[in-house]
Amino acid sequence: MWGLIPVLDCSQLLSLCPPHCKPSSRPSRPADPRADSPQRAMSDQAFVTLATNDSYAKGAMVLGQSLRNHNTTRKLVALVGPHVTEPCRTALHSIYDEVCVVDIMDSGDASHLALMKRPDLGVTFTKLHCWTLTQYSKCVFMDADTLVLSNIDELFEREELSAAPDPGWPDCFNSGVFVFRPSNETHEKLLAFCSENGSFDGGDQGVLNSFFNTWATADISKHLPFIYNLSSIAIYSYLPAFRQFGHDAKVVHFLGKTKPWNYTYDVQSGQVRGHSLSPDPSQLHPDYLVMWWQIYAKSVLPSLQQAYGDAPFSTGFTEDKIHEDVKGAQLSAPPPPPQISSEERKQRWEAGQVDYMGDDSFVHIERKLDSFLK
Ligand SMILES: [Mn+2]
Repeated sequence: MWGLIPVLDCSQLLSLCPPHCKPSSRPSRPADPRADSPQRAMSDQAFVTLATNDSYAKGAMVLGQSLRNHNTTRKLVALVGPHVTEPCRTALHSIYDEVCVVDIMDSGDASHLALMKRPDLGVTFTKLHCWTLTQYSKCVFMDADTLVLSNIDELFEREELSAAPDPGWPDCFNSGVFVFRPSNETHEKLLAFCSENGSFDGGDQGVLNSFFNTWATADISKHLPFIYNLSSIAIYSYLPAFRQFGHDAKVVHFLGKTKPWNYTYDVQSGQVRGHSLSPDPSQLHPDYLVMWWQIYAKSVLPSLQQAYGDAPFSTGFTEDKIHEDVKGAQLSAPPPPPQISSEERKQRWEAGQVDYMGDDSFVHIERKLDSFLK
């Protein structure tokens, strides 16, 4: 989805230097308890994700863990940008089979040239790099802001390019989840296409939809059911459908500016809190957000703690916030949330800035909907 992955500026791009897509520097793993499992069978197929910074790396960890929890038989590959720090790469290694550092500055002439022509599309080029994973015959790309709710290995029965409709423009596919076949030839064509035509939305989704431009009309088998990429925004825009079909969802996609890792989590109560400082205890928290945090707290945090050792890092738990507040100054009553007009709220909604924990929370919308249906 466009605009969701932070875009590198030129100076950041120029600072990229490690060689492209190589296993990140880390001594070989100790005996892997997963190594001999029969689940290793499909070793030439992989789920692939991308993390451009440490926040998205946390998302990738939760995604990878959710795939493991549902017993995927495929390999897991994380592409990481050069800005992902060493402890996060180490933690990714504990979940993923491969952690590849992607550096478009040093990844062959074609990529380099493409980047020089279109520096604005740096992150897009990084994502397109997944086509160079030619050690695999088929892959499923999943954004780091997705979460798997059940086994989805059947996606490997689909062909390139299979994807689910985008909720904003259903004749376009959403590039948060797609099936593809790694191929250097396709990669080069994509790069050439990208540097010539740019992206109509500024991101990879625009490029991919222009390149695979027969998706909407040519072959229905390439349309993944929406349950493989259920965007959190769609839940609110068609609530009756969500009530009817939501329980079948297999992948949830946290579209929008606020990502699960932007919230805080209260381990004691098991509640997710908005980053506005005034959590309303009467609000129902969306289940998927809680599921994300449960996986994070149970399986990801221990790896991060091990990787960071004594070095401090943000766990995302509410205790951190309290410590910060105490350190900063005296604890004072949190300011009331700013009141916004319904017009302003509509604009924010349309820009993907949904206040899931506040005005746009499930209970509020459900109440509204019920008042219409009565
Ligand atoms: Mn996304």
